[in-house]
Amino acid sequence: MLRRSIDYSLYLVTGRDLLPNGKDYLESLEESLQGGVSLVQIREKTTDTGEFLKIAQQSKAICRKYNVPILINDRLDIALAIGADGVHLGQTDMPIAVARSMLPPNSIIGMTCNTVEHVRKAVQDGADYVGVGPVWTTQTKKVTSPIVGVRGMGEMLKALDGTNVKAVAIAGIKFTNVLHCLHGCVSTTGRSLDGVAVVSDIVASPDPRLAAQRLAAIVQAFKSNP
Ligand code: TZP
Ligand code: MG
Repeated sequence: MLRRSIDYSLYLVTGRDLLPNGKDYLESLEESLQGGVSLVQIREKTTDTGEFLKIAQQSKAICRKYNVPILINDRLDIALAIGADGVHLGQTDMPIAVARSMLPPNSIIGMTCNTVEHVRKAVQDGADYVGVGPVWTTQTKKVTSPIVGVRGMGEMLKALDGTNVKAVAIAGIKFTNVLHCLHGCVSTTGRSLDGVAVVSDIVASPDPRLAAQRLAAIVQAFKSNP
C-alpha cells in the first residue's frame, strides 16, 4: 500500500481491446507511465478471474517501478489479492462502505458519477474521488447516461464544494480537447478538476509515451496557471 497523496492529473484507465495491432499491453502500460501517467486503473470487463489476476499482478509490478498507484475497476477481490492501492466502483457495484470495510486502511475508493445526486451520495458515502461524466461521447464504453458536457460536469463539481473529495473527468478526453475540458470547468463553475481520466487517446495510440506526454504537459501547464 502506497501511503502518499495521490496525483490524479493524468489517470490512465486501461483498455486492452483498444491496443493497436501487435502492441503488447505491458509494454504500452510502461510507455504510458514513462510519458507521465500519474494514476492507473486496471479495467477488464470480460476477462476471466485468473487472467485478470495475472494482468493485475503484472501491471502492479510495472506501476510500482514508476511509483504510480494502481486501482482495480469493480473487483475488490482482485484488488485485495494483488495489494492494489484501491478500487474504482460504479453505481451498481459494491457500496463504498462495504468496500471500505474490506480494504486496508488508506485505500483509495473512487466512484463513477453521472449526476449531481450521484456526487452527493458518493461524498456522503466517503469516496476519495469521483469520476464525473460522460463529458463527451466515447467509442470506448457503451455509455447509457446522457452526455453532461463541460457545463454539466461543472454542476457536478459544485456538489464537492467544502469537501476534500477529488474529481476527474471521463469520456472522450483527448489531447485536442483536454484544455477545453479543464478551462471550461473552471470558467463555468470556478471549481477545478484534479485530473482527467483517459482510455483511448493513450491506449489506442501507436506511441502511448508521446500520447501521455502531451496530455500530461497540458494538465501540468493548466495546473500551474489555471
Ligand atoms: N467510463 C465512462 S466513459 C469510459 C469509462 C471507462 C471510457 C472512456 O474512454 P475514452 O476512450 O477516454 O473516451
Ligand atoms: Mg463497475
